[in-house]
Amino acid sequence: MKLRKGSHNAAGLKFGIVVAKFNKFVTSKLLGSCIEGLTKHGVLAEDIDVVRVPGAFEIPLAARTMAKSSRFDAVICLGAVIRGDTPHFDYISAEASRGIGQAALESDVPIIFGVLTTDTVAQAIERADPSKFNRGGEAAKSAIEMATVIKTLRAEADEPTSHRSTRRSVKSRARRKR
Ligand code: INI
Repeated sequence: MKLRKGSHNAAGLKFGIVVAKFNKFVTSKLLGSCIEGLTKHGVLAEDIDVVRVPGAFEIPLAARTMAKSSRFDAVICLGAVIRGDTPHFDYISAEASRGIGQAALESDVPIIFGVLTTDTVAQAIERADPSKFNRGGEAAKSAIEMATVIKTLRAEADEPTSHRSTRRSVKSRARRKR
């Protein structure tokens, strides 16, 4: 069995962040802890680009555009859709999650879903709080993990087949000798 995992060493990697302005009292907290999470793992401030969009509904297009630019190892989406009294909730949260997933598959770049969808304002505040759920910091960690594991998988896919089979045969010869 061969196990591949992402690492948490992000030195040299580049990240894009798309953050919604709607419910800024929550999304600014998500942004702060996301940036802190990235820099804590070795990402330089100059390797982080932040784009602000009006609301969660607009996140997918901006994320897809950033991902397709070939400038980032991963893109992180941050937003807060709060049910409250708005009938918008279901439309916006569904479109944000569907669009973000689609953007990742279309661009072939990891795109992280750091959009809170909560019933109440209090729940959103709690999830954004770095001393509680810290969803911004978690989004940063997921982005690093995905960027590094996808790099590993791509490097393996790019290896010439002959090289791969040589490696395997060297290993199996060594195993047979034992
Ligand atoms: N945008 C959010 O990010 N969160 C919300 O809770 C929200 N609500 O409740 O309406 C919201 N609406 C704005 C939406 O994302 C778009 O910006 C707007 O509809 C313009 O397209």
